[in-house]
Amino acid sequence: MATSSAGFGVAVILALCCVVPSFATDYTVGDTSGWTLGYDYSTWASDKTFTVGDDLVFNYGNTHTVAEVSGSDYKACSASNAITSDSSGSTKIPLKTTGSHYFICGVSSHCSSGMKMSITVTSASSTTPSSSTTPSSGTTTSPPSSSSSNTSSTTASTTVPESSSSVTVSPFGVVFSTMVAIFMLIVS
Ligand SMILES: [Cu+2]
Repeated sequence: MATSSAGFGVAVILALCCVVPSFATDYTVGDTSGWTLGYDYSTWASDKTFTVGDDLVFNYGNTHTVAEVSGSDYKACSASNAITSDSSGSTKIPLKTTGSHYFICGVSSHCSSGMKMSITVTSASSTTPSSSTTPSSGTTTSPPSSSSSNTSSTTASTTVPESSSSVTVSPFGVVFSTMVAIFMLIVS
């Protein structure tokens, strides 16, 4: 009984993990090269789709900075009016708005040497992270047998994305789970 209930819990957790979409992606700028001189960031960004909620992660040494600037400042390589600026060596910038975002290095001539990147952020497509962790109330009750646990977990995963605030539990399921709980009490 203990093993089956533990297995049921794992199944529920796995089902919930599959249901929750991965709507936030961390993009490490330049991948393993990081934020540095001699890297083509337009090529790096060209095959990626950035959506609101994603993060840009800049990793760089202490000879660089990260500054988000306007489009005109991007063209002029000017960081004097930067929207945000950081020189901590590891900068995580959440992409909160759609449209073009411009990043340059504010150190001397690094921007004009190619240490600049412009990206276009699109709106997140149909990923409404409505708190879909409600079916935990139904799963904390005593689990039925392993055969019916599979069906219950699959039905829970299919109902969650439809913004269903309450998981419908059939009267039979309540009676059955109650009987199982009583049975487990008697056994233990
Ligand atoms: Cu630099």
